[in-house]
Amino acid sequence: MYLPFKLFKFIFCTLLLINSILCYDPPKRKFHNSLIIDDRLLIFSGWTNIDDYTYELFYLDLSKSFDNYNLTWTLIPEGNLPIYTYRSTAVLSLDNSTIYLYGGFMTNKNLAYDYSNLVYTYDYPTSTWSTPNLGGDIVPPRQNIKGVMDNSGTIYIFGGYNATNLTTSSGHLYNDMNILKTVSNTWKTLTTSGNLPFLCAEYTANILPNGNIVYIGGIEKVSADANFSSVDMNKIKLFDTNKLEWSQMNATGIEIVPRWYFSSVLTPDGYIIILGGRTYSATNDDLKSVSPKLATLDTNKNPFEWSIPSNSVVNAPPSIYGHTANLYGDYMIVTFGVELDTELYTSQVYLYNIKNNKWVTTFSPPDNKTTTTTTSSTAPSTTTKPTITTSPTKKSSKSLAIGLGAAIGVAFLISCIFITTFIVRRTREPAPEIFETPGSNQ
Ligand SMILES: *[C@@H]1O[C@H](CO)[C@@H](O)[C@H](O)[C@H]1NC(C)=O
Ligand SMILES: *[C@@H]1O[C@H](CO)[C@@H](O)[C@H](O)[C@H]1NC(C)=O
Ligand SMILES: *[C@@H]1O[C@H](CO)[C@@H](O)[C@H](O)[C@H]1NC(C)=O
Ligand SMILES: *[C@@H]1O[C@H](CO)[C@@H](O)[C@H](O)[C@H]1NC(C)=O
Ligand SMILES: *[C@@H]1O[C@H](CO)[C@@H](O)[C@H](O)[C@H]1NC(C)=O
Ligand SMILES: *[C@@H]1O[C@H](CO)[C@@H](O)[C@H](O)[C@H]1NC(C)=O
Ligand SMILES: CC(=O)N[C@H]1CO[C@H](CO)[C@@H](O)[C@@H]1O
Repeated sequence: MYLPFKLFKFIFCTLLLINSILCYDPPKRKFHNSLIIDDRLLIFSGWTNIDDYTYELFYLDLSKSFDNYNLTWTLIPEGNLPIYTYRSTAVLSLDNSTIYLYGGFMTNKNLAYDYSNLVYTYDYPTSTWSTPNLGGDIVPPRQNIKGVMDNSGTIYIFGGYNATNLTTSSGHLYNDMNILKTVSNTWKTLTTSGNLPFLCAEYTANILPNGNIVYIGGIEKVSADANFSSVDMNKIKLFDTNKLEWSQMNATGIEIVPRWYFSSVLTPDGYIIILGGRTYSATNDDLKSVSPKLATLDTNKNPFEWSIPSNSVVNAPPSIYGHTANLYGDYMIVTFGVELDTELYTSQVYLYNIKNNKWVTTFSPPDNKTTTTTTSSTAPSTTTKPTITTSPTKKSSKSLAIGLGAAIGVAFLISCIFITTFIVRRTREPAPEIFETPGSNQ
């Protein structure tokens, strides 16, 4: 049933000479990755709401204004992923040219679990994925992790989950710290000092300018025979990347319900904004939405302090989990995930203005990015776009000029590919949802 729809839409778009790439309608998803390179919010991987495994890389153009109810997604056809993965982490290199995709439940194109390569890199200028040769320590596969990069190009990956039985997805939590030095392409399992945290996954991670990584929330296992439990949101884990030392901070402020599958962004003025996630009620193990949905942690204070911005409740989106959030200019941009109350996947984008702490429906690019000015009074580096542009957008504006004949030709070709894909389509196993009941001990 979805075949005729897609086919119809495709032919419709092509015949109207609207570029098929611009007409792209991405599958909804959760547990995906998102990163911003060169005015583009790139989305890839994740567990989709359709039966197919999907490999697309696509983006939202942040160089133009848009309304959140009327979005144009653009596919980067040559950027198709070599692997299907969800619950993975993706980190951008310091020069904004390379994506490091690590971990998750990884399935190869023969639809078999495949952990032969734990890291895939995407070179943005050439739109190519590759598997880097990594030396150093042997690092195991992990799921439900969040990597961050320090200013020397080292990626830090804390703990996470390792499914040892891929049929049942049962496995173990970890609390080790594995680093990938992207300068030398070497892994290392760090020997850390200080107050080692419990085994943990599903947390959020943000690195502060002073080199401390702030880990919030998630699930943990407090002793060998304990069940999974949710992490107290006031118990902030700090990892000092300079001293390789763990510490714990007791945050103050309003009470934040524990959660996992939530998002976090760090603002330039030192606030970590968290959004959504899910939790469970201790009385009956029912999974439920979190309160408050949005909160900020002021990392300028010592200890850190939680609060709810007063304007943030008006026009707030429904409770969501499995989404991602990225900061761009004045906006926190929230993409995909699942609405908790309906359990429906969403492709709605939500926009939160971090300057006035309001949910808004319109995105505007940062002023000085779009205006070309000859005066020297403009703010310095923020005005320069990274030089590493490849430009499907430019290509696509050219392709608006292709003739009807060419368009029908392309339509025919892609329809053939599409139908072939449909025929060889196979169904997936259901997404393991083991972490949604921290009471269970898998
Ligand atoms: C959506 O955007 C397109 C192009 O950007 C525009 O032509 C159309 O009118 C918009 N629709 C709505 C409902 O605003
Ligand atoms: C990478 O992109 C960010 C904004 O997304 C920018 O602030 C930074 O200067 C860029 N770095 C380089 C080396 O281009
Ligand atoms: C993690 O899981 C994989 C199978 O997915 C297994 O081969 C590996 O040994 C596990 N590692 C650890 C440390 O448990
Ligand atoms: C995984 O779990 C299933 C179901 O409990 C069991 O039948 C199977 O033997 C397990 N596989 C391994 C490798 O332990
Ligand atoms: C773990 O959860 C199970 C099932 O809810 C319960 O029976 C058991 O007592 C729990 N174990 C601990 C150590 O809390
Ligand atoms: C944080 O609170 C715990 C009690 O919940 C206490 O044992 C610990 O010493 C406190 N840590 C700090 C750094 O204040
Ligand atoms: C958003 C932003 O940075 N706007 C600045 C653009 O540049 C002018 C001066 O050229 C500033 O006054 C704006 O604040």
